[in-house]
Amino acid sequence: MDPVLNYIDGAFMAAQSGETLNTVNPATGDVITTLPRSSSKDVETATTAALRASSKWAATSMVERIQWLHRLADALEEDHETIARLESMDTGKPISLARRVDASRSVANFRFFAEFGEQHEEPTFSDHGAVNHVHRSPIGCVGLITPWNLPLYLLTWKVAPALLMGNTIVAKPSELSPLTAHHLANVMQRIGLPKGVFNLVHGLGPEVGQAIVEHPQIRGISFTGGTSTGKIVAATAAPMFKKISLELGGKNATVVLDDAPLDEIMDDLVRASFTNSGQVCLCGSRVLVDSSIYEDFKGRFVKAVGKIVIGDPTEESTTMGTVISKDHQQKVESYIRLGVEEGGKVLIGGTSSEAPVDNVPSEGAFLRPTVLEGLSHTARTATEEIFGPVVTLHSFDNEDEAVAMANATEYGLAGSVWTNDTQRGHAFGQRLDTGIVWVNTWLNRDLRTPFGGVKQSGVGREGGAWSLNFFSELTNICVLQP
Ligand code: TXE
Repeated sequence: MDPVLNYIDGAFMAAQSGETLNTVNPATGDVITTLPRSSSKDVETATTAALRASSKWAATSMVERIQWLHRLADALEEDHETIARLESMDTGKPISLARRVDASRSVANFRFFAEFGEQHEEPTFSDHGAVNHVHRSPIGCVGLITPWNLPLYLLTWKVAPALLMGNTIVAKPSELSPLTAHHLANVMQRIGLPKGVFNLVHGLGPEVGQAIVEHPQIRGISFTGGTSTGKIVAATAAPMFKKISLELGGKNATVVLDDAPLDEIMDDLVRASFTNSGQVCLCGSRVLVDSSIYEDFKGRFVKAVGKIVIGDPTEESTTMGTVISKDHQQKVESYIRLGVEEGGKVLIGGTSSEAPVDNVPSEGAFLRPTVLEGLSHTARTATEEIFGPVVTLHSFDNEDEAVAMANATEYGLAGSVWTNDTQRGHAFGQRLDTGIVWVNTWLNRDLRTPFGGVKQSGVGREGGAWSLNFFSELTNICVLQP
C-alpha cells in the first residue's frame, strides 16, 4: 500500500524530517504501510497554510459550506466499502462493524451537519426598545486530535461542524490508525476543497499533538482520547485561553433492574458490553444486576457472550476481531489478571494464553470476551478504564445501592438502565452522574443531542448546536430600534 502522507496546503508530503512510523494490521501483525513521523516543523507548515486559507474560507457563505459538506458526504458514500476495508485493516475490527458503524457514521456526520446548518437560525432577543442579534463567526484555525477506536467516525464528527462554522483545520489522527484520515484527505483533494482549509499532520501524540495544542495561532482544540492525555492537553491549552473540548475515557455502568425483560435484552447487553472489542468509550464495562435476578441473568448473559464469533476481521461471519495492538492486548490482559488477584472469578474468556482464539495468527491481538464476577464494585478492575472486551458483574439489593455503585468511579460518560417500566428507567437515569443515559437501548444516537461526560470523562459537549457553539465565537449585537 502507498505510504500515508501529510496533507498540507492541498498537497501530500512526507514529514520534513523524512522520518516514518509503521502502521500495523492488528489481526496479522503485518506492517500495512508507513506514515510520517512529523514534528512541530510540520505542524508549523500546516498551521501557516490553514491561516493563509482562513479569511477566504471564513468569507464563504453558510450555503457554500453546506454544499461542501454534502459533497464530502456524497464522496464518502461512494467510497463506503473502501473506507470500511481500510478501517477494518487498520484497527482489527470486523468488516461488518466497520461498514455498519465507522463508514456509515462518517457519511452521516457530514450529512447531518449540512442539514443541521440548513435548518439553523440564530436567535434574536428584543427588550428595552432594542433587538439583540447573535452573530456567529469562526474561531479561525482549530486543532482536531482523535483516537484509534473509531478513527474516521470521530474525526469527521469534528471536521464537519468545524468546516460548517468557517474554521480551517489542522488535524492529527492516532498514529495507530491513520489510513482513513489519509483517505479523507484524498477525498478533500479529489472534490477540490480549497487548499489549506483542511490539513492533516500524522505522527506521535507528544510530538505532533502537543505541537498543535501549544501552537499560539490554533485557537481551539477538540480532543478525543484517554483521560491521562486529556489532562496534558488541558494543562497546555488552559493558560493560553484556547477553546477546548475534551471527550475522554469512561467506565460505564449497565444497570439491570428487577423487572428487566431478560428474554428481550440479552443481545443488546452483549452489544453494549463488547462492540468493537469493548473499545468504545460508551461501552458498558460494569453490569450491575438486581440480586433477585442475578443468577438467572448471569446464566443468560454468559450464554449470549458465548455466541460472539471471534476471528478474522475480514470474514463476514466475524462479530469480534482484535483489539488495536499487541501492546493494548497486554494492557487488557493485565486487567484480567488483576481481576482475579482482586478476588474475581472468570465466568467466560480469559487471557490469550488461558483462552486462546482458534485459527488466528499468534501475531494477532485477539482476546476472547471476558466476564468476571465476585469483585467489589470499588475494586481497581471495576473502577479503572480497561477499554477492552472485559466486563465485571455485580449485584445490588435496591435502586439506591445501584445508583451508589454506578456513580462510584471517577468517570461520568454514559450509562444504561434496563427495566419493563420506562418511567422508572427515566427517573433512575436522572440519578446517574453521567453525560448520557440510555433506557432500554444502547448507542441510540440522535446527533442533535449533547454528547460528552462529566468528572474524568471530559469537558464540554459535542453534537448539534453544542458543536456549532464550540466551533464558533458569538457576538451579541444590540440595536436600539428607532
Ligand atoms: O488515546 P490517547 P489512545 C482511552 C482508552 C484508551 C486510552 C488510550 O482508555 O486505552 O484512551 O487510547 C494523541 N498531546 N480512550 O491511545 O493516547 C494521540 O496521538 C496531544 C477513550 O487512542 O489519548 C491520539 O491521536 N495529543 C477515548 C490522541 O491523542 C496527544 C477513545 C488520543 O490518544 C498526546 C480512545 C499529547 N501529549 C481511547 N499524547 C474515547 N473517550 O472515546 C497522545 N496524543
